Amino acid sequence: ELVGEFVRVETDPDHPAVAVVRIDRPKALNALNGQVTGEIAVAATRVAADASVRAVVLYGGERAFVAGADIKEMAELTHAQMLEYSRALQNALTSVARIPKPVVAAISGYALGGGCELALCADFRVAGEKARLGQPEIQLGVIPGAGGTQRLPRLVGPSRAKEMVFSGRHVRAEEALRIGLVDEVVPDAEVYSAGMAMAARYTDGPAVALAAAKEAVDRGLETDLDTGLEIERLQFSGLFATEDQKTGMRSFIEHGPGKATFQ
Ligand code: CO8
Repeated sequence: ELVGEFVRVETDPDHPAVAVVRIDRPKALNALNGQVTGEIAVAATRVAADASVRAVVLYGGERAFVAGADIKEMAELTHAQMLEYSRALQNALTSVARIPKPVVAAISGYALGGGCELALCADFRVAGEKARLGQPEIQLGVIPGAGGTQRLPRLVGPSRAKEMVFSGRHVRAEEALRIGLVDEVVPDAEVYSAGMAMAARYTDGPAVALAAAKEAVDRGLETDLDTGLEIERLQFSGLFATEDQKTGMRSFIEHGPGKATFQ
């Protein structure tokens, strides 16, 4: 299904409940211009709203996941224009981060700048052996502008994030795995299928509870412990208004653990 010229929402016949958000602008290594950014936002809203979609894979193709924001488009913008441009990019990436379903970034090739920042908006990252991740903005005389100074330190810790942002160097897949920037490294040819497999683990789970779990973790990370625990308590209690809770607990009592079939 076409979202626009550069982004599609695809369905894999083997995993019909997983939506693939495919970014396809190969001539610029999938660089995020205003149009790609807009299409990503539309795709995120669409997969978020579609109840038949239970998990999502972000994929950019073999050579590049996304090589960053489009430098050629940005280069001559004024301060006032950049205030709006950067807001649009941040909003698009935030709509990916808020998809209330498990989201996996399947990274083959380059995930740099805005591409690394897009990958940070997924719940999990699987990378090919030759993948390169990084925040090279400092080499352009700027800093990350779509979450790299915020989501990256939350994931890998402040000193590792600062080292990546200050140096702008490319991080190889093995190191990314070691520092928790990615969760799995696979041969390059298997990136797409590994991302699919990771996402497909959750398609039979209770959708409302999965959304509640994601929101409790993500909101909780942004607040103090007491507020986070309160978010958790309200989410937990809220699930007692769902069929999934009834199905899950009844199934345990009647058949034992792990046997429930959720809608
Ligand atoms: N923007 C625009 N065009 C790009 C980009 C990009 N980020 N990356 C690659 N391209 C283009 C190249 O210009 C080239 O185009 P052409 O064929 O017309 O010359 C084509 O894609 C292929 O690229 P290369 O020939 O350079 O391919 P190589 O294999 O030699 O190198 C690299 C691949 C290492 C990925 C290299 O292209 C590169 O370093 N790209 C730029 C990486 C980068 O600096 N990314 C960060 C951009 S800044 C950013 O993301 C800020 C995000 C936050 C912004 C918030 C406000 C908007």
